Amino acid sequence: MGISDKEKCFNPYTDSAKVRSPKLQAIMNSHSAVDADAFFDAMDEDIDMWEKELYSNAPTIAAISSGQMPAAVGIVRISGPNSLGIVQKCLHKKTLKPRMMHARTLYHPENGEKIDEVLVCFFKGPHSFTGEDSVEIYAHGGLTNLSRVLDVICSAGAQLAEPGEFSKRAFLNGKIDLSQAEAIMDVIHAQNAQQCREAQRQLSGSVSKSVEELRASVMSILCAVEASIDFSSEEELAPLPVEQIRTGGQKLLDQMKRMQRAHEQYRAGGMKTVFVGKPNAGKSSLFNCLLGHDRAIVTQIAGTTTDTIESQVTIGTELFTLVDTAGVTETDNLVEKIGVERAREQIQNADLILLLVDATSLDAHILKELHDILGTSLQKYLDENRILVVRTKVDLPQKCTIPAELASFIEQNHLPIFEVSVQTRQGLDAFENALVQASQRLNRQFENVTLITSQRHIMQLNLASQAIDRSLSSLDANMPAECIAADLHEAADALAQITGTIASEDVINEIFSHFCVGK
Ligand SMILES: Nc1nc2c(ncn2[C@@H]2O[C@H](COP(=O)(O)OP(=O)(O)OP(=O)(O)O)[C@@H](O)[C@H]2O)c(=O)[nH]1
Ligand SMILES: [Mg+2]
Repeated sequence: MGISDKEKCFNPYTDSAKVRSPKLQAIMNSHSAVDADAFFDAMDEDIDMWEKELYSNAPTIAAISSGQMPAAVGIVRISGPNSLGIVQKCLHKKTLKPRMMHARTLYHPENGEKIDEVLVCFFKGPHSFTGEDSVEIYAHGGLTNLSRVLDVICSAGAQLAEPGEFSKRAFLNGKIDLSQAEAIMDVIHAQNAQQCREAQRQLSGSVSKSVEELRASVMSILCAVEASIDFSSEEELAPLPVEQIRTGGQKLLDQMKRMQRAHEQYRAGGMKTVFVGKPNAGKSSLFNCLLGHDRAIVTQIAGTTTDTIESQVTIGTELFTLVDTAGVTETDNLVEKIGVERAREQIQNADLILLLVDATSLDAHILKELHDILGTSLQKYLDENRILVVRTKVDLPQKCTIPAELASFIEQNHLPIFEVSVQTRQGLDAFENALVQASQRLNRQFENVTLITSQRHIMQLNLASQAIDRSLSSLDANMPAECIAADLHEAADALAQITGTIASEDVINEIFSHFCVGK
């Protein structure tokens, strides 16, 4: 793993052996024993001095931070140690009190040309977005005018900012962590209110907080494991904190699993609801009926639907992704076979399963198919009330009684059963209510779960949970404590990558390169 920009910037000893603090220099020169507190004080002073030096050497950057479309007002943002001086060069009335809006006329610093009537606000570091001295100029909007303002500021000594450079400085100066920086982009690019709400939550630190809590739990188990390594001698191994590793690890896995599931559901766009049943059971008809339009083809020919069809719909307050399938059946038709395979995959990843049974048929074979597809997970689906039985076509006169095998399965597992007809709309309101309630009930498990929306974050969370899983397997296999510690280290590092506590230079550059200029 490479050293992060943050570490490089904040660790004066990686690129220079120069000591700045006279106190630290004196300690280093004396060859006698030193009091630990005095040593750390001197280190702190040295780092402070180094940081000041770093900030005063950073170039001052500027960019148009508002959009470039014609608009009443546009913003040019300036950040860096010379921000104030640079802007003052372009003003006749130079006084700018921090955090106060000043109406000013902006002039070209060299030829004195009047550029625009503007408002100017100075933010004294560290009380600014970037943590550095910053100035924002609110000028008349539009690309041409804002470009002139920016040109003037650059003539006075600022450099054009790189994409995302303001946010990168905010991150490097410890104003925001990496997940918060990423949330800024998500807020800007949100395409609907939910995405925007989640991005705002992440921006306010919800992801950072949860991830830091997970990491703290990993670290406490890791410390206990490392203590047992430290206390072991060649002759005698210190006992491992087995119970702490097992219960702590399992608790972490459970928490992460909930976060993973919440993420999956968010990406899926609501409760993934899969239609299961024999061909001709009425799946596509009910699917269309819930959507409110004819999305899937319906015919009386068994095997009409050969592929999976997904569509989102809001029922009541809840968002669903409905998945119509080819159903489950044994077939020699190659196209249908692939369709059935796809249906099986969808069923295995469903949040809710709608088990459709044709009221005019006595066939209970679907039960065996469901057992085959879900295997041991079937019980979990039953326990969590994720299966709803729907008897379709109840308007038809040739209704049969429910086949005995299916009836006893329904009874044993207390499955809710709905009698519906898309022809007469009989039972549809009650069925839709049940869907809404099921979604609300299942969503309750995510109530206190922090929603992770970023693909990068979830990948790191997955790596962390795999590493914890491995540490538990190592424990069960009586592997040496060092192996368990290595896995836990990996988990902690994966989590730290989310907030950027440790993050490789490549990752940081990659993230900020996707930002727009001015952000
Ligand atoms: N009378 C009546 N007919 C229905 C009802 N639901 C579906 N049907 C009919 O049943 C036949 C099959 O319906 P589909 O919705 O295509 O069934 P499917 O399960 O999607 O079938 P495949 O795609 O072949 O697997 C069609 O002729 C529908 O019109 C209903 O509630 N009442
Ligand atoms: Mg169909």
